[in-house]
Amino acid sequence: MQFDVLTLFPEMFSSLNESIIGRAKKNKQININLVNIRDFARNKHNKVDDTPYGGGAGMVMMPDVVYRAYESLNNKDNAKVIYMSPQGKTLNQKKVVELSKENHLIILCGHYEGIDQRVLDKIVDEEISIGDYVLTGGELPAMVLIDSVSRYVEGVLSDDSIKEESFSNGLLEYPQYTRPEVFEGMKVPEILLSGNHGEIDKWRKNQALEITKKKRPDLLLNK
Ligand code: 4GS
Repeated sequence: MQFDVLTLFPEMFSSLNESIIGRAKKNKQININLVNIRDFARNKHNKVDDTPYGGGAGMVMMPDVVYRAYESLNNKDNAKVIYMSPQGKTLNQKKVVELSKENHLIILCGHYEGIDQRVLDKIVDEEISIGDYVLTGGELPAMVLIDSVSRYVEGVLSDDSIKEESFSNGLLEYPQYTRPEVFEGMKVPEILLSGNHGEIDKWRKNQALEITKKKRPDLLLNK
């Protein structure tokens, strides 16, 4: 899977070199191409934003600079262009799975008050939000998108992890335990030490259901 990211702050994405996503990059299961929008400023001060027409606070990213950054990308024909924005549909696991079937995503990150509407109208296929709150930029949302989508790319996770996880069955996860058998006087549930995999499976399914009822009953209503 190819991710191209258009951003003013490419250094923020260094966290994607760690852990599972870092390994997926090393194994070439995903490729993340970071493009610094500032490299496409043409004026002598490398200006990428300007004051809003009509007045108001803050700065707006200039359409021509963003457009040149976009135009610099290769093989755009089969790519989907996503703009991270609170105006988009809120990301959920269904959307994540859907996006993981794409081969090429181009993710545009706004900063400051946003991006001139004209370049958004020209290049964006879909707006996606990661939740109803306001951030300083689209970089963290872009990382959330890359992380969640990459987990579904062939070979990034084991098939077992995908099957067992929360949300793939619409429920929250059952509780997990590891050694020691007794921690601060609290014992691991006896069933997990029984070696009876059929009973363990039943117990876990029931726990997942009860936890979902208690903590996120809304998830059950949407099923
Ligand atoms: C989000 C969000 C966001 C909005 C970017 C104000 C800078 C900021 N993007 N999901 N301008 N929530 N973007 O808050 O995607």
